[in-house]
Amino acid sequence: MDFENITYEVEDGIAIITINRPEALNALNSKTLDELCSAGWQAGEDPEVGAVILTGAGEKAFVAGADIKEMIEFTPLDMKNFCLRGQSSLATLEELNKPVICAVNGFALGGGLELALACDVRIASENAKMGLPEVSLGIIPGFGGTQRLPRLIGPGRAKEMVMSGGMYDAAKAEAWGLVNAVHPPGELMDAAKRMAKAFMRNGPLAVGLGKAAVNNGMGMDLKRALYLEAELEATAFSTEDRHEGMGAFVEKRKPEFKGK
Ligand code: CO8
Repeated sequence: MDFENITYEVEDGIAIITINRPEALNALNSKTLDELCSAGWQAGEDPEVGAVILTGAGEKAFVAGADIKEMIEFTPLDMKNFCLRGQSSLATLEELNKPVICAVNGFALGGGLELALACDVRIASENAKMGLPEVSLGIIPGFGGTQRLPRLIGPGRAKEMVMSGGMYDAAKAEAWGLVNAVHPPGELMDAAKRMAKAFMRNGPLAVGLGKAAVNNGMGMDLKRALYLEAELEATAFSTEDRHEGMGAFVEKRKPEFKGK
């Protein structure tokens, strides 16, 4: 598929999606959100793809937010639709049956941080700066920031970020659990690829089911969530991959998973 505002390439089974509007610090306009959604589906449906890395073009920004120059003309109803559009694109990546790693290579602000929050894992470059500056524009986060952020780092820290609109450096973001690791800028993509490859050494169906168990269980009470875990375990147990994985352990050899 041809894209205008993102690039999509597959390297060693890893789909690398790069938001590519560096002149606007990769700000998310409607077209970019739609392209992200299509790229997510493309990666999800490609059997050659085992993991996704999402990053931004240039050295300055991952994504500096939703496109303010597009939003400024919106009516309240346009804004609601834009909000729903963004939420749906982010949900496509969140619900993908494959790991999605966000390589935060600079500013991740507003909608940019919200996009990072929809990914499974975030790693950042030392120069990354994260925040939810929406309140400084007189609006609030609308791509899930008020909901995913407190689930990740707790309501106290999330509310500080939402209400201050402040920018937080990579070290603080790591200390708060907003990102899993911080790397020098030149080493960020290699680190993301290493992480993707580590995920891809495992049974791909199991990796997708484990992700689904965490994503779906988080919104349930513990009893129901544990039942969901048992159901998904039964699904994993019905795969050829589990015979291969357990057989390989007993036979002291490396498993060859087929994703079946
Ligand atoms: N939207 C549109 N253009 C942007 C954006 C943006 N979010 N961010 C940067 N740009 C553009 C600038 O306008 C500038 O373009 P031009 O050269 O044509 O003037 C270019 O990118 C470079 O930016 P700067 O010159 O400002 O670069 P600096 O290094 O001086 O500053 C900053 C970098 C600090 C990142 C600064 O650009 C900035 O503050 N950007 C805006 C950050 C922000 O407020 N983001 C939140 C936006 S609101 C949002 O994301 C809401 C999401 C959910 C709402 C959904 C509801 C529907």
